[in-house]
Amino acid sequence: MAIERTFSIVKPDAVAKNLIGAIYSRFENAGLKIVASKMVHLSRAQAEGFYAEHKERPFFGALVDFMTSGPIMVQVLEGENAVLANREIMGATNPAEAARGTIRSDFANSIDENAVHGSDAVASAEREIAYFFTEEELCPRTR
Ligand code: RTP
Ligand code: MG
Repeated sequence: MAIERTFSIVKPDAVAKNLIGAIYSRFENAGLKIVASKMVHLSRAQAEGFYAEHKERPFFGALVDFMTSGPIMVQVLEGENAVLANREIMGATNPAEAARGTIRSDFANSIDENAVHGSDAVASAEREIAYFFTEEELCPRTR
């Protein structure tokens, strides 16, 4: 099994509902280590850049409105197969389709306000980590 890093966001809906700690517990209970973390309030330019792959999609404007609506937590998670492991504990994009016990099933409001983001591949994780963190801000723990 490969030790990977993935990038994660606790989105504005979940921060507003005081769910940062509950969601961080899900990561840690799944064996994922938080190796960098901070709170940010995205500008429109930052949100548009982060989600540039979706800029032609009909939901892009609503996505940027939502992601700039309040502060978010951004974090780097490290562990065995971290990218897929995080996607599994997040659940499907639409909480109505997410498996029971996943973060989105338990905490998301809707497909638009769906509590968390997680990188979908190792390559996108590397790009997304670099979008928010310098190398010096990543603090791998001694195991
Ligand atoms: P994320 O990037 O936020 O982790 O979510 P995801 O991979 O599960 O979904 P993605 O396809 O990357 O879409 C990014 C975000 O756009 C919103 N979305 N709305 N109305 C729609 O059909 C629709 N599709 C996607 C969601 O909020 C999704 O998280
Ligand atoms: Mg995505």
